Amino acid sequence: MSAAPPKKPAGSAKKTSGPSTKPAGSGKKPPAASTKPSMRVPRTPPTKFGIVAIVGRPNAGKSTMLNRILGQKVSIVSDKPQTTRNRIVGILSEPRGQVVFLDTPGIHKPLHKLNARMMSHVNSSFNEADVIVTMVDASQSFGHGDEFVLKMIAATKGSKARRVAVLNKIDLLKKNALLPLIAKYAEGDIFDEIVPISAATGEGLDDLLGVLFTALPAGEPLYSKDDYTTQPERFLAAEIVREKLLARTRDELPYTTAVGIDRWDEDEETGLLRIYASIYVERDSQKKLVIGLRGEGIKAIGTEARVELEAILGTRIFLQTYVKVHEHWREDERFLGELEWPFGGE
Ligand SMILES: Nc1nc2c(ncn2[C@@H]2O[C@H](COP(=O)(O)OP(=O)(O)O)[C@@H](O)[C@H]2O)c(=O)[nH]1
Ligand SMILES: [Mg+2]
Repeated sequence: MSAAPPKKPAGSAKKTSGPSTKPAGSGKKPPAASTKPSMRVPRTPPTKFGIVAIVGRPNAGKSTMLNRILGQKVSIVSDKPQTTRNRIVGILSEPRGQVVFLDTPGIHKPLHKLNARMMSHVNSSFNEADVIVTMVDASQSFGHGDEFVLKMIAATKGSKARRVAVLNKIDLLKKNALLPLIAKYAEGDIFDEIVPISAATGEGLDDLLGVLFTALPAGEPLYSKDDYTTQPERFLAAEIVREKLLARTRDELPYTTAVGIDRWDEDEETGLLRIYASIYVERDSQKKLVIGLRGEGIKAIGTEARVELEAILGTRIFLQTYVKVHEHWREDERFLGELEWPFGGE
């Protein structure tokens, strides 16, 4: 993986220097001197390149869909809202072209500085996108939150971006429940396309990719075809620890915990990667909850995260986790910045 957060791409992502990965056959000249001008000359369609922002309410399945499309885990998933706090970049390279997906935090009312930052990631993604995918949990009835999202999307109508509504979780739906929802999203002419999918089973994803590639502008790939994210490994490691933590916490705890990486040591001789991570909570009582009885909670989180990271990074890992109290971390801009770009002091 290359090493750049989406916020600071200059000089950091493994970008190819221009159009180096032309697909086979592109740039072919049409057959010379046809005597029949009416005959259609077969051409390879131009490759596509562009940015697809995935937005929507918390828990709609945005991150699940991105991981499924890429066949790689780039964005953590949980059944708690506000799991994704950052803008996560996922890159899909195909003979048809290259799509840079931006996975974003769920659209919600910002109550803390943390949440304001989260919403700023959503808004900046709107501005960059060639296509805005609005993801909807079709298994939930349409409510105020959905209305709010629709208004936000409608407000982008003046921009160049194409708008696609994706109705997710159709695996949970009765067949006849889908049509009224499609009709609802067809109202007001906000969306260019409406695509039902299940990110969990993969149903409808081929159709969605067809729609996206059609909507994207022609262009050459910007990233090497082996790159599937611009996230630094260090950030991914913190996220995987947080995912395991989220799976074991409930009530207010998921919102009040954060994970930072303190040290990252690669031992070239033994091939062992040593990662020292801190789990931040807001109060002492929460610290006890995370650590669990006789340390069982923190131990399980550490083991699960290590096993998954070893598989993703393909190396042996020693992972040490500490639980620390940082009372108002959600309001601490400097700390929030360090969580997003975990290289301070190096
Ligand atoms: N049944 C079902 N569950 C899904 C589907 N997509 C996502 N989920 C679940 O919905 C929850 C939220 O998913 P996540 O990707 O974190 O949503 P996000 O907040 O929009 O990124 C998780 O528990 C997922 O496993 C789907 O197509 N079907
Ligand atoms: Mg998410």
